[in-house]
Amino acid sequence: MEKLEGVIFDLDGVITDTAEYHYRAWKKLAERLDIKIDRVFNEELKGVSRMDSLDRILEYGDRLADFNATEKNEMADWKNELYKETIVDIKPSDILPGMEAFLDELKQAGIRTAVASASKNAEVILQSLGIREQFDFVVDAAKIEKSKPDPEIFLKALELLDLPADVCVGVEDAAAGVDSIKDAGIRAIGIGDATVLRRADVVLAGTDELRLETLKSLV
Ligand code: B16
Ligand code: MG
Repeated sequence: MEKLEGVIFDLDGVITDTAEYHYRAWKKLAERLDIKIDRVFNEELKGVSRMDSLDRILEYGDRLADFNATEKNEMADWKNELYKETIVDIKPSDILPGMEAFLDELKQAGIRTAVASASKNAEVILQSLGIREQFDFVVDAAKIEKSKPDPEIFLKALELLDLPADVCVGVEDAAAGVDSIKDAGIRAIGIGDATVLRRADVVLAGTDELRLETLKSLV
């Protein structure tokens, strides 16, 4: 039996919930383009990179062919500025239930940790939450070329942790993220709905259900 040596966490939906802020900013951009999006559609944007999210919105509104790359970059920047204005107030109390205690437990057990997030704002968010130093490494979208569901981001985290896949566990709330973990050869814990997170080895309803024993049983 292998020993658990590393845990790699997604950020949005696992450590804190920024999905609502992403949603509000995308909704404002969509309104400018006469595209109506709702929270049900927003589920499809979770874990998806900024530019891919924009493409999905344009496709949904049947406007994908209306804009060139420069215009799309401007729109993504506009959304990001709006998003950044809303996340300035993120604070330690915005950490999802049980996560702080769980991170302390991992540290005490000598287990190494990393964050693998599709967000280019990951470092700033972790600083605002006051838990950046809890993680040995942060791999964000700026450090990789292919976004989730490609395994690159979790493979990069393994490389930085200097650990093989079979002694690690990944934690994700999005289907694209679970695919990314599994295709990196890592066991996956899904947080959320088991019908959505089909490829996860274990699915928990919330972060407060994370237990060291559950992770240990997977490796
Ligand atoms: P940004 P995660 C993802 O974070 C979000 O779930 C997704 O909605 C967002 O579009 C993506 O980050 C990019 O974020 O625009 O801040 O670079 O779940 O991978 O931590
Ligand atoms: Mg996520």
